[in-house]
Amino acid sequence: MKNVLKELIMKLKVDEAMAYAQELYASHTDPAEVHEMVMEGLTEVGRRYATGEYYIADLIVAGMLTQEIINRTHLTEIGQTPVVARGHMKVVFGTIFDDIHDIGKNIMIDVIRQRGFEVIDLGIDVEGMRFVEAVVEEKPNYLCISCVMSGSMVYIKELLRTLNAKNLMGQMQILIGGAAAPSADPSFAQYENVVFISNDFYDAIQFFEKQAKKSIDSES
Ligand code: B12
Repeated sequence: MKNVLKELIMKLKVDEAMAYAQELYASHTDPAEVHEMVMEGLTEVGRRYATGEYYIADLIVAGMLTQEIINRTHLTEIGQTPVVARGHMKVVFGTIFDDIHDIGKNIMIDVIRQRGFEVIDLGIDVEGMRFVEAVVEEKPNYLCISCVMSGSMVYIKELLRTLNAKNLMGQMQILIGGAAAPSADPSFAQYENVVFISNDFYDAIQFFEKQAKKSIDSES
């Protein structure tokens, strides 16, 4: 069963993959499992693109399919009702410069908004200075940076350096996610405000669940 959805995605069988995913949800398959199958299929699509077997149009189709299937999981994600944060918690979110991938960012933004956080979405291909301006203007509690292109990691490095030099890290916590996060420079660890570097969707959900719980505890 596990490989069926992966196979349908990697073969870009859109209608069949959608129908099969719907069946899985209807039979109460753990959304985390569905997510894993989708990501495995997608990885194979990416591999086929890298070897020249697939074209850019195939990446587009695979991306749209992923968004469609994973979107359904937010609502019932792990069968739990999301914890909703108390007080006003602000998140500034964007995909770093020279990277136009936004499927992961958009999925994450839905998850965070569902938990009661205000999210300011800066979009894709966001230059470091735009992030800096947003931090100054919005004074967010969390700065979320998405990076899928490994070559764009260097711009996150520059951004962290700038925020630190301008003393703008303050009380904000910084999260770096997206497929390229594991290739983050080890020097990022020197910034104590960088609290999350991962491409794991469920770790990211857990992070915001914990923050929401904390906000409730601190109000009661
Ligand atoms: C779909 C796709 C596209 C679509 C993107 C559509 C869109 N609206 O995003 C299109 C067709 C536009 C595209 C374009 C390109 N792509 Co592309 N693409 C992909 C593909 C197949 C999937 C990426 C994806 O959406 N993943 C799904 C999401 C859900 O995963 P995610 O981003 O990791 O996010 C999850 C978590 O990490 C987390 N998360 C994400 N962000 C954040 C942030 C925070 C703070 C937190 C907490 C969590 C979090 O939440 C998400 C939920 O699970 C990958 C292959 C692959 N399997 O990864 C190639 C891939 C990423 N692309 C690649 C390339 C090369 C390109 C192009 C350069 C191709 C070209 N020649 O033009 C261009 C990019 C141009 C640019 N400057 O950015 C390469 C990148 C190589 C590299 N290592 O850098 C890959 C790996 C394919 C490959 N094997 O060659 N692509």
